[in-house]
Parts: sequence; C-alpha cells; structure tokens
Amino acid sequence: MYTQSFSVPDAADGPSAGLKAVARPPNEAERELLARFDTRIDADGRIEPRDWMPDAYRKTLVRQISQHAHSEIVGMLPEGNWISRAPSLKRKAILLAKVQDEGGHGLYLYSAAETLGTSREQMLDALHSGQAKYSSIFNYPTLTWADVGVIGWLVDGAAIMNQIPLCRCSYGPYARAMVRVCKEESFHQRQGYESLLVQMKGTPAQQGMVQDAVNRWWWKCLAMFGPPDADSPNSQQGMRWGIKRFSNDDLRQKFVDATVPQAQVLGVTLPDPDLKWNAARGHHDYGAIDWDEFWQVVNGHGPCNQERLATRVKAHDDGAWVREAAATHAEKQRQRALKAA
Ligand code: FAQ
Repeated sequence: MYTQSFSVPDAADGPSAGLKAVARPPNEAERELLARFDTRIDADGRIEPRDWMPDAYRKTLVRQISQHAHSEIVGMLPEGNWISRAPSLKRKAILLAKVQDEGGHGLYLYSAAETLGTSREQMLDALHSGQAKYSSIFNYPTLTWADVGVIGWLVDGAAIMNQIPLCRCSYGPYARAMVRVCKEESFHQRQGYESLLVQMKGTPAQQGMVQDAVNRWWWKCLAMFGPPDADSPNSQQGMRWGIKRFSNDDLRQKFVDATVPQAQVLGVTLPDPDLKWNAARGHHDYGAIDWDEFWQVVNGHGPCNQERLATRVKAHDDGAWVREAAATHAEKQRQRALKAA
C-alpha cells in the first residue's frame, strides 16, 4: 500500500555498492510491522518516536519539518529589519515579541525533527549550505512599515491556514508542537491586521502605503501554499499518511475565501482583476499564479535569497561562543550532579 516504504537505497559501502539499488522484498516481520503501522494510520492514531515506521514516512517528516523549522528561523529576518524602526514603543514591543515567537517555533520544530533521528547540526548544515528549502515568502524585501502589518495579516494568515490541520498530523511530536505554534500565530495574524486597521484610518499617504504592501505580497502569499496539486509530488503520500490533511490547492482556496471579507473591512483592494465570487462553486475564483517566479525563488534566485542565507550563516557563526559557553555550563552542572550523587 505504501509504495515508497521500502524503496530506500542500499548502503553505499555494502556488497551491492555501485549497482542499481533494487528494493528488497519485505520479510514476514516487516510485513507485520507495516500492517500495524497502516492500521494505526487508518484509525487516525498517532505515531510516536519509538514506534516502528517506514523509512519513507520518517524521511518525509524530516523533509517537511526541517523545511518548516528553517522557514520560521529565516522568517525572523524580514520583520526583524523593522524592530529598530518601529513607529512607537508599543509597536516595537509587539514586533519584538512576535519575532522572538518565530524563533521559538523554529526550536520546537528542530526538536520534533530530532525525535526522528536528525540532529539540529545536520539540519542547520543543510540550511547554511543552501541544500535545504525554506518558504519562498521570506525571500522578498520589507520596504515599508506597512509590510510588517501585511506580513502579520497575510503571511501569518496563510501560515495558520496551513498549520491548523498539522495539529492533527499523524506524527505526535509534530502535531503537539503545532498546537502551541498555532496559538501564537493567531496572535501574530491579529496584531498585523490591527496595525493595518490603524494605518488605514491615517493619512492618504499611509493608506497608499498599505495598499502598495498588499499589492506586493498578495500573490506571493498565494504561492506560499506550494505548487498546484497536479504538480505537487509529495501531497498524495503525505495525505495518505495523515501528515497533510488538505491539498495545497484546497488550503489556498480556503485562504482566499477567508481573506476577501477581511480586505473589504480593511478597505484595501486585492490586486487580482479575476477575483470574484463563484456562486456555483461556493468559492471565490482567482487569477493565475506566476509559478515560474515561484520556482525561481525556491531554487535560490529570489530578490533576497543570498542576503537571507548570508545573514543566517553570519548569525550562526557569531553565536558560536554562546553555544560553547552553554555546553561548558551544562557539562559543569552534570559533573556537579555526579559528584553530589
Ligand atoms: N517555499 O510536493 P509539495 C510561516 C517545495 S511558516 C519553498 O507540494 P509538500 C510562519 C516543497 O518543499 C511557512 N518551497 O511539497 C511565519 C517540495 O520540495 P522538496 C512555512 C516550497 O511538502 C510567518 C516541492 O516544493 N510553513 O510562514 C514551498 O507536500 C511570518 C514540492 O512541493 C510550512 O513549512 C514554498 N512556499 O507541501 C514565520 C508548513 N511550497 O521538499 C515568520 C509545513 C512547496 O520535495 C513570519 N509545510 N515547496 O524538496 C507544509 O505544509 C508543506 O511542506 C508545504 C509543501 C505545503 C509547504
């Protein structure tokens, strides 16, 4: 049933090294483990770190969780640029708390991935060497203060739409991490929307700044949900395993339907002449997303990819002394506890 489950390559130094890897047929014990795993997935049960799981399930989770964790960490940068330029002490305190929350989300997620046997160092190495993905959305610049509000409203709004179903993900540690993440994202979305409501009551120049930010971010947020279902190689298996609960297109549609009335209350126009209610479908129709641009950005050629990665690598290098100090302190505590025992 899980066709990817046993198609893992043979060991590089094994007897078949250099030969084309051929999936080994499962033996009796493995068939039984797989049947038990399938039964639990079918019953909407949770898989926990010590449970047996197919290699492909583990790999899929590590791929998605690491991509998600890196997104949270790199996602601190576009808004972080505005902490020193926030227009009031209140807005600065809110923004500091939000950016710090995103860092916390990254840490829960790295921890969830660690329960699958992938260390934080491995994941960070993959990020810093440009091998690992993170969300396309964080490769665009934040040009004005209105961008910070729009990121809260639309980017966090899209993130919540995608992440609420992940609270029911079949892998326990990921699902539990997402419960807390979603509570915080919900605050993030509201603070962004509230900030924009205030700006829209301001001068025509401030209103224009909000509209300009919406124009620049809207299509990028729709692309955030990932490629169309027909071009999404991971969706079907991810949904079969209860990792994803909805397809990329279904979540995108939910986001459009939820956002249109919010835009009306705010008094901004979503920049899509094809956006209109379709009574027959019971959903809004929307225009074509530029998927060429999306893949350009995902493949490292967006406006800020290089800058984002360079900033992350520098932050990691500059923080080496903190990690060393923390490790030395932990070792001292351990020795002291051993002596006391
Ligand atoms: N950007 O087959 P699918 C946030 C990749 S957190 C870059 O459809 P899948 C909070 C995808 O990885 C935002 N790459 O893949 C915040 C795959 O490549 P791979 C992040 C993308 O996994 C707010 C390939 O395309 N949220 O915003 C993107 O079934 C404000 C084919 O795609 C999550 O990560 C993209 N947008 O579905 C922080 C949520 N879309 O890995 C700061 C968890 C797709 O095979 C400030 N992740 N790709 O090399 C997911 O739900 C899924 O991984 C999807 C993609 C839906 C993102």
